[in-house]
Amino acid sequence: MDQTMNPNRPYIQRMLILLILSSLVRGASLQRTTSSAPRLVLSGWVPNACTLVVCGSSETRPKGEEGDQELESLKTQIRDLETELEGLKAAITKTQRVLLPPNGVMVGERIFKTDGSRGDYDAARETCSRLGGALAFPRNAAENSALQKIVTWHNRRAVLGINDMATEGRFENLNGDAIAYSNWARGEPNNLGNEDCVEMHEDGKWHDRGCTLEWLVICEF
Ligand code: MAN
Ligand code: CA
Repeated sequence: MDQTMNPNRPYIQRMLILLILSSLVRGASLQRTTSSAPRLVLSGWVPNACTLVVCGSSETRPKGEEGDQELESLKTQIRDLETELEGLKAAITKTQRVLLPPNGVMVGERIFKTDGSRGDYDAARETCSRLGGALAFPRNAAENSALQKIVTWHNRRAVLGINDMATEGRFENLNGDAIAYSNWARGEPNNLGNEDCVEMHEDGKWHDRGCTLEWLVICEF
């Protein structure tokens, strides 16, 4: 409805926002007081994310003692939530350390994981996109050693999401950006017999290779 047709709209909007906020707060405390087992409900956790609560104008807030009590209760709830968040972070760290190997490793927010399949460059790319990820490539030394772990655990060289198909000697990632990090083996890339793909060996070093070998497929998510 057009605002010019309903002068109460800003008021109604504010009341709706307050209603939603209060039911959220009530829902959170209810969940906390009734739960007995540890909960691990996590949909789309974003590290370092902040929650911003926008309060209404001062005339909508209760005054005096009542307001102070409400503020204290909110502070307690925030502290409780912070404690809960710390617990969840610790649970995630432990989960990824215990459950991911030998198929996956997490580095920062990125997960490298193999489904155990093998394939050439095209098959590897298809597999990874079917799984909702992309063919993995390391952007720094930490990511390189994460991928190296998977290669070592599976004792099978992997193909990386890097190639120089477009311009010989210019290795780029799947977005077409020139790579900023590399870990070539000595003497590589040497384009021996026209090699446009990149293979990681068990020592973590890279070799350019033809694109039709059978590699371990490792995807990034
Ligand atoms: C081929 C070439 C070399 C590469 C080895 C890796 O011989 O691509 O450049 O180092 O394979 O096994
Ligand atoms: Ca080579």
